[in-house]
Amino acid sequence: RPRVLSGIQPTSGSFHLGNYLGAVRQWVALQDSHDAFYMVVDLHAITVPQDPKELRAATRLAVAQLLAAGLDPERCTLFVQSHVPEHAQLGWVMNCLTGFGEASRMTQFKDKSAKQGTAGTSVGLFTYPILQIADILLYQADQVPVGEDQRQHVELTRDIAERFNTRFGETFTVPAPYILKETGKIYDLQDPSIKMSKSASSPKGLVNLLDDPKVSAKKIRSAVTDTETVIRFDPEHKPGVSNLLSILSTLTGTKIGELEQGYEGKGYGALKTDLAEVVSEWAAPFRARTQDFLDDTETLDAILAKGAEKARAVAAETLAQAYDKVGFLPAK
Ligand code: AQP
Repeated sequence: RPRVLSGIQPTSGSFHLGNYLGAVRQWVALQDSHDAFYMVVDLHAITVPQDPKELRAATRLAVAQLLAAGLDPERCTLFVQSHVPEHAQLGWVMNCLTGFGEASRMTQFKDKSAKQGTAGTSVGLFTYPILQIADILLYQADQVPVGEDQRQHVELTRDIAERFNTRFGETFTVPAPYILKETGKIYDLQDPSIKMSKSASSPKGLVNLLDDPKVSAKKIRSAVTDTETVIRFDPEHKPGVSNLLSILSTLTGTKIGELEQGYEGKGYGALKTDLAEVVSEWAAPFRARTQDFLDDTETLDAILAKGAEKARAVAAETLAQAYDKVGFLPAK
């Protein structure tokens, strides 16, 4: 079975609709067709300052949400990044293979560092895509299910994997991004020219899955659309409406064309009301399940211990090969 690897930061608190539709939903589906490795990336979280107590709680909350979304520890390997020290170890090797210029071209870094200012930007934020290279290559992943915003990082991973293989001999699987056209980029409800994001979106533009469903419904009902009245999928001219249609289509499993037909002659209000209801209905059991998993810390931590053990078995083997290839003297 082909292998997939992906991760999510624990720092968002609640996952948002973009995280779920762009990434986590695919993770759930891929458990059955792929050998799947999924992790909560706490090493990435500390690239910006974190309160230690909150980080620990947020890490468990992220795991609980992944389980609530449908990850099954019997069908995938679910773990916390810092429990597998090989990530940081291979990360160093990757740092030494990546050009400063290459890393400087990462648009996410440019955006985030511009917001933080030079003084507030850590070197970790700069090298975070390089740690991500190690995350992926450690598991010899064939595919990386992520949102569109991560495409550039997966492309960099491919370049560095090929560079390593050329320089030191065939070692790493060169991974491909797995990004769905329909949901690879879910847009901000208030500004459909930008992605829905925990840091860039205004509160009204961001639908958090753990929010009170009434709050989310209200946000959806006040989503920005356009001055026409026709419900048509046209991302270029009608980004707001198209975003709502993408979300509704994915959550209900109805083709966009069918939705367009169904809404013929109806106004935007009908589309928004229906979407608000669908999201609320989806989110209510998700919230309840998340709370159930959170309440049972013992089981949750046991899942993570088992996940880390399974992940380490793979990661340690790859790291040993990589260390050997670069010429490190084996420790006796
Ligand atoms: N708007 C989005 N549409 C589709 N996919 C998205 N992802 C994030 N936003 C969207 C995907 O979610 C996965 C986890 O991303 P992350 O670990 O970066 O989580 P986050 O920090 O909560 O995501 P944000 O909101 O995007 O954070 P900031 O604002 O810090 O940039 C990834 O696969 C990502 O592509």
